[in-house]
Amino acid sequence: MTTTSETVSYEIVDDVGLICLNNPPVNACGYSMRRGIFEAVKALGPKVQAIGIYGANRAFIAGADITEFGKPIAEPTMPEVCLALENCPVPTVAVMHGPTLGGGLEVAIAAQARVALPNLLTGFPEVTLGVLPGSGGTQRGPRLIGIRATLDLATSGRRIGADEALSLGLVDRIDEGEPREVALRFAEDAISGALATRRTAEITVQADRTALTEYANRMRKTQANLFAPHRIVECIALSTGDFTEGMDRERQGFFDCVASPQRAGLIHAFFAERAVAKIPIEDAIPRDIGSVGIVGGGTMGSGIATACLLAGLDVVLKEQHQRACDRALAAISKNLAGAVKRGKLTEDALANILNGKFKTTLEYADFSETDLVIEAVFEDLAVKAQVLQQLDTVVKLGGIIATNTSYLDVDELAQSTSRPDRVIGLHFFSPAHVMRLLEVVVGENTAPEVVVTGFALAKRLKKIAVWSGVCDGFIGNRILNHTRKVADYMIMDGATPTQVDRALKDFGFAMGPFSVLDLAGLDIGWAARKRRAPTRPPEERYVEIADRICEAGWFGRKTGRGYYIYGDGDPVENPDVFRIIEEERSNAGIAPRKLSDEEIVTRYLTAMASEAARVVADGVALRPIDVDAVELFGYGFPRHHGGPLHYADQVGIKTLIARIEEFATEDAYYWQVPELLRDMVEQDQVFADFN
Ligand code: T1G
Repeated sequence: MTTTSETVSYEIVDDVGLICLNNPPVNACGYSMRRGIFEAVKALGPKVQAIGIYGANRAFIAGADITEFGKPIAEPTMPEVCLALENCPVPTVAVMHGPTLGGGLEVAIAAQARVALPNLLTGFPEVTLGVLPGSGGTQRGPRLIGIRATLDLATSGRRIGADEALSLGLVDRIDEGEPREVALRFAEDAISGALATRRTAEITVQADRTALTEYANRMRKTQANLFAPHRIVECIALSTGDFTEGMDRERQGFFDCVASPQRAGLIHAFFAERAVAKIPIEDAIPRDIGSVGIVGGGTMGSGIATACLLAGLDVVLKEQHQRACDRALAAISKNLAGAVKRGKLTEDALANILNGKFKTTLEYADFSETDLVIEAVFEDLAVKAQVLQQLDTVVKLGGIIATNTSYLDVDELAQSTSRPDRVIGLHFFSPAHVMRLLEVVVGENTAPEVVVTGFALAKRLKKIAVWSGVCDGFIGNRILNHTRKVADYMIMDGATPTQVDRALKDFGFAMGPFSVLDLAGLDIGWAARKRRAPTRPPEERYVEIADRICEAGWFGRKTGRGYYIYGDGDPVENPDVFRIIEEERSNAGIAPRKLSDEEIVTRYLTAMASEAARVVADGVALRPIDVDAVELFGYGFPRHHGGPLHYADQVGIKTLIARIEEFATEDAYYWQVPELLRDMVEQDQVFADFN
């Protein structure tokens, strides 16, 4: 083999040149690979009759190396590499296997023919990273599969398998074998003519104004907040024209996207999902979990049971009486039927689950063989402690006892058992079989093996596990408790719930805070406020609006009214809430003033970032990126803004401090500047420095 870079080598077998790409784990294509491919094609062209290019490891090319984005790009650029493959004097054949995404697909469609292995996963996911296919995807894609199919793949970012790729015309063949062997075989076929080869750029694109107009309108309607989707449609529209001009315009579009803060936010979100799996435990081995016990078959217990069953685990669920067991079974069956409808589960698998992998019980004794038991009972310390004590008497030696509490003291709960080292918090988010976030709450006595087992279970459930220390509300609910207060302050000062919700939705949140509270149930926050009342700082500004809404029995969606009234159509404002707001303003002697949407968003995000900074400073979160992950994957923080602490870096720490001080005049207690922020300014640091 001859190496042309640290990640690329080639060999000559008879009349065939074989280029091997080797950059584990997923063959991300950075400078080394670009240079290696470029040099290998140049070296082989004059010496052979055909070239096969393939990937070692589990991918052809997973895409451009996204850690290089925003940095100067050393030549050869990816477009130059693609042109070298396309214009090679001899046929070039790409073997696509495993993740062949973004730039990986662009390299493949620049080759003169493509062969897919059955495990191919391909597509243009660039839009999910805030960029566009910048190495010919918007120009070569339409030449191979047409404008409409390219619009679909490039604006959705969806991934497709080998069969769909073949039917679209993205690949020429599907075959089996080791990538090198397949590359050799089909390069020989290219020489013999058994495999037709052609230069993609020479193919004429069929115009499709209907598709272009349809997608342009759809992006304006559904992606108004984002930058890249619209540029993608514009670039694809150019594919009917001159290829070189189209490539130039695409490249400019790519650079415009890279320069956008949305690209920084989306890539931060990509890495956040992966960073949180890196926890400070080296030598513990996760315990094998084959069966899970659940105490409580309410919304959370049924959701957790559904998530475990979908992951192939055996589940035993305990309730207090048979009617409750039957209700839990009905809820789980409904959840699983939804999974069948979404194609996530087959009918046979559903039957197998309900006929063997799931059972209910009225007896704690039935947990004697389960590896891990999760309590999901009423959110009350005494009730949960009593359940843990019962579990302590039946769960086998080495078994794990988990609590699904959403803000109670896990250490106190652990102390109610004889084995606090086997107790951990697994805070699921409702609906538990859908929401990806799982806060793994690590108590002061929780054993390392129990922690890594919690993370391994999360991975099995396809959840994003984030390590949290013990405090009131852990990471997400602690921050929510703070931002909810600020939202209350703003409606006392003159805004309406609708205005606050709309302003934050326009910023990119899936839902505004008052809509979220109505969805979750206003009684939950009410109980928490009553619990915290004895320790609430006397100087804290307290707003009674939410309490008065609850005193009227309005708990949100579950009672048909809360901040809004819920009927058949869209939710409508609750006039009684306006009356309560006016009365509370009058009681507080407040003359309402107009708040701009900008002020609403700034106050809300400043509150979120300042409490997130405290969460990091208190050591409740391992790193700032863990807090961003919690907000991104559990609380609807807009991905293109990357999370509250990424947002703080974008705004600037000094600006964040100035904004906190600006608001301190009105709500003194909650607007103290976290010392961490002042230290960071002194050391000229940003939150990214700690990730
Ligand atoms: N660049 C750099 N590192 C990457 C990477 C990439 N493209 N893809 C993955 N990694 C790292 C990842 O951070 C992790 O690191 C390790 O590889 C394993 O990944 C020019 C501009 C390929 C489906 O969007 O979707 O091409 O945590 O844990 O679950 O027009 O990674 O081990 O240190 O995710 O098996 C387009 C992104 C880029 C694909 C594998 N490509 N990657 O999933 O493993 S833009 C993508 C993925 C582009 C062109 C444009 C997934 C995967 P660490 P993993 P996995």
